Amino acid sequence: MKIEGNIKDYSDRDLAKKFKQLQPSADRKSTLIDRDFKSLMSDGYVIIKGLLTPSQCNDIKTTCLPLMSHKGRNEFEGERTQRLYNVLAKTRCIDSLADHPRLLGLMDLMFRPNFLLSQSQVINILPGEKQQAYHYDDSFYQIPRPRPPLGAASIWAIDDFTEENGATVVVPASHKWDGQQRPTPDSVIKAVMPAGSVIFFLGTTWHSGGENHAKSPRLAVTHQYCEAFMRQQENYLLELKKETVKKLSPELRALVGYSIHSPFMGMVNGQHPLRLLDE
Ligand SMILES: O=C(O)CCC(=O)C(=O)O
Repeated sequence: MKIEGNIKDYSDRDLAKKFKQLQPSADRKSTLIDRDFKSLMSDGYVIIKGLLTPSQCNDIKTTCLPLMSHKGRNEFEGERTQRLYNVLAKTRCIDSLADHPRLLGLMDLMFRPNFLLSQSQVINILPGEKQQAYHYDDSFYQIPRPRPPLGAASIWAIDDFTEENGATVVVPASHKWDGQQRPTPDSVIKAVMPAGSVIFFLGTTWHSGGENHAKSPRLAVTHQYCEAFMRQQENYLLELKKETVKKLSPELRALVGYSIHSPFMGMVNGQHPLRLLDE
């Protein structure tokens, strides 16, 4: 059978007429992003300080803490850790962290266009919590390592992250490991950073939530992302009502799944999902 044309050209073409693929805004390119990207690729993580003001951190705290009640249901979630799920349905206060241009700019350099938000949580590690088990976040895509990351994660410090209160524990350069290597106590660092900073790491980088042996909790916001062709962890299309999606920025709408990965992934009745919001 003769196949006409080049399938790759076809796959890369934006076939949508009314809703063209969003083009990255100018602030998703800069020498700072290039510098952060170099660290990310060599160490598997990068810490960026001063992205949120104290007043933004305070708003997140006063909005999210009252929404958090139950603790983790197992050791991995943390029996002394509060977790807020389905956050985008409950508040708009962490939207600007999910579509922050400094992080989207990093993902423009590492993922194919149309990458997605995979899940969002607010995590409050309470005093007395043990260290979480080491893991890497895209391990559920069971493709042998070493391999390029299929996901990435941000953990935003809403409280100062200290040696004592459960700063995320990260294993530098572990994104390069094969499937056999495991963290050892001397291979790790703690992401000690002031409130308003973010640690961004690859889906292949080993890490864990830290032990909290301080007297006060450690509040964080996390957003995870994935390549457009991998399944999202959170089912945003079921969680978010159309009225909620209409309140999101164009970038965040695309990130939760109101987007097309060329030529057809994400379609609704053969059309762009954004058409649903017009109905
Ligand atoms: O809270 C943290 O610092 C890390 C949490 C984490 O990695 C997880 O819950 O999977």
